[in-house]
Amino acid sequence: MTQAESNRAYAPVQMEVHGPVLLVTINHPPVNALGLPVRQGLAAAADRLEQDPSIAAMLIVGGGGNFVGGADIREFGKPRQPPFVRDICARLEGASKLVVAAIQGAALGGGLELALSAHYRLAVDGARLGLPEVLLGLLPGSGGTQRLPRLIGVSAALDLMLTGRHIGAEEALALGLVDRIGKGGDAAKAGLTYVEELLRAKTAPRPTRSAGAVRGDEQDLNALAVARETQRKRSPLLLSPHLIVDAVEASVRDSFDDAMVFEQRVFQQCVDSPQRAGLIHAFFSERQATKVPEADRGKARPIEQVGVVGGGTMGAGIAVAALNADLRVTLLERDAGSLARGVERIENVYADLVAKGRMTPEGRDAVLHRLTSSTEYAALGDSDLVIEAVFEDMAIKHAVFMELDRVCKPGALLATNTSYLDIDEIAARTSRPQDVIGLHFFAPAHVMRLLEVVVPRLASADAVATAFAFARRLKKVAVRAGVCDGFIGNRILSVYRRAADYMIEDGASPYEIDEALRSFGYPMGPLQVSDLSGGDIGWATRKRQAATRDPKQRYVQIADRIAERGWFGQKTGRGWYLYRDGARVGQPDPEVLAIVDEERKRAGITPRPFKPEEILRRYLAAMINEGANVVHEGIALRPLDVDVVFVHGFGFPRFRGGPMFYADSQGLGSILADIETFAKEDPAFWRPSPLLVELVREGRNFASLNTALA
Ligand code: T1G
Repeated sequence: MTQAESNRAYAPVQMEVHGPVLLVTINHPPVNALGLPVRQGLAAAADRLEQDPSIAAMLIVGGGGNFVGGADIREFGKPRQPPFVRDICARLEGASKLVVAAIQGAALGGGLELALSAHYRLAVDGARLGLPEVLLGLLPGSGGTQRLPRLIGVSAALDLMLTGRHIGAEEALALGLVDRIGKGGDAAKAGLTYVEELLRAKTAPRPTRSAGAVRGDEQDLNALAVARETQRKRSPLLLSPHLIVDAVEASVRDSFDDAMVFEQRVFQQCVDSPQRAGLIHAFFSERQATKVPEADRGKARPIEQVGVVGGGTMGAGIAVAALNADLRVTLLERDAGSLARGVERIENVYADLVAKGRMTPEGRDAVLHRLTSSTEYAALGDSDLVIEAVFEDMAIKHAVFMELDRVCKPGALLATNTSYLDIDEIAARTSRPQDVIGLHFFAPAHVMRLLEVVVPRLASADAVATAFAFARRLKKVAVRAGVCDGFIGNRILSVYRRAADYMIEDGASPYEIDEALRSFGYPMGPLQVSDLSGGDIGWATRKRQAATRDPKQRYVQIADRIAERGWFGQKTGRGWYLYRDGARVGQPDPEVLAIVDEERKRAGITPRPFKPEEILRRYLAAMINEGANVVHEGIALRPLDVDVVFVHGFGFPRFRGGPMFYADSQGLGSILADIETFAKEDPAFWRPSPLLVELVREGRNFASLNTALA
């Protein structure tokens, strides 16, 4: 290949002449993001369009299966360099010659804004169009807030920008977002045919800025009012949704040019906000966490047949998650009665979907056709992967793994869903420890995306790679964890729950604790969560840990007093809160406050007031400090893995990026200072993590440890 061919081969934007049409292909893997080289290439193509008299039209397409996945979000937080997407869009829209976009795959964010600046748009089947900037704490900052309403109307534009949802070619055509659906799947081929048709018809350029779908009438104003009220209720703490409504309001109120100035101003507010930084960190972190080392990527074993041992809530949920991934599933239970109940749990999930119209009866039957069940272990003989989700008792787990060891084919992955038992010990009792792994699902297992892949000492690299590939097949967010009590999530949870219990015994009302965490962005406070998941579960854990609990460790008994009364939360009508008539939202319970007072007296504590700010500092400092310990001990690979666990499994507000990202944003020095202050009152609990101390001493932060896997 000559240098010229080599340069052209790797040019992110390639130009080819097809008669009077300049075909512009964006080739910038992995998703044709609009990084600087692509913007420079598009500017050169706009120059060519303007200056070459032999060119009558431009067709823009994306290579590699996508149109354009958006701006290059790695550039945010760094100095931005021209040419900017918004200026390229203005040039193309204002061109005196026809500009057409042909979309296949993703046309998202700046990618769709680029297509909006074309005069006509074609999409092929499988195209995904959307303005998902709101999910990154941003808003369409290249004219999308002005061109989209003018093209499809205020209400439809608000829906797409505020939900960030992707739409397909058919819906885009119905909305007027695209003009034609191309057949055959090849956007360039269909696009060239379309452009030639437009040229033959002597079609004039059609600037989207002049489209007339914004009417400024009662309907538009009402759509804006409804959107504003909805976002006030749904996203009180977020910035970009409200600014999106403001920008669309400007499309009704101002001229296009004035509104574009307004859009740029509110876009910059979003770019500068910590919420954009947190949400983009969350976006990249969940992709980093779910990767295995490059060298192991090809080692995953094929998985088509999955065995699930145990048809309880977790086992049934895991079976549904696997069925939903088009896998064949065999459910095993110890006897016919338990098996029938397990199968019924699975069938009920699909019956519910059918009842809600989210699944057809035929779809349900097709899924259940892939489910078999048995009380005989031999039925698992051809399973590629078996997951046990039986009672959390080591003797029972050993018995199950002994049977699996006996019947499963060589190379089958043997997984346990245990929440805290020692998986090294489980593995050691089999003849194939290299094939034993932990797959810790979170209830409900077919809904929660987080999956901790717990890696025992003897697990092979291909067993780990297989586990991650399985997680990806189930559309889970997998995070690698080491073996310890509680792995990453529950281990850290147990520590910051103790911090909350200490504050309650020292004077904070349980309801003040929950309110403080909701004001931070949690959908629910920890005591509401306890009532939702069931206070009996935490009670059982505390009783299990009692035998090995350090007697010097401060232990608060308030939760035990509540559980001893059978007040387990929503399922019993009361827990920390009162749930009258089956209400989902509980009310503060004076009897709980009386128990708190009794326990304070028993402990000889004179209660003191806690401000919400102090509640948050203590709660988050405990979470962050234990997160640092988990990274320091290698239970989590990196701080970003802790962030992903807490955003996806424990309700941590996504816009804050995760506990470790949030700690960096506050400054690790201030976190450490808090812990050292709290340690003066309780040195046994508040022990600064060696990693936190080291990072502060070296002037580094958690982000400096977030290296990509080799
Ligand atoms: N910028 C930089 N990298 C990106 C990226 C982007 N926009 N989108 C994806 N990547 C990386 C990703 O990190 C991963 O990297 C690889 O590409 C494959 O991604 C100006 C301001 C397009 C639907 O919000 O939704 O435009 O891990 O695993 O499942 O107004 O990526 O391989 O190293 O997700 O096939 C708006 C975000 C940006 C779309 C493809 N755009 N991306 O899904 O692959 S802001 C978005 C996605 C903006 C304008 C505003 C998805 C996808 P690595 P992937 P996928």
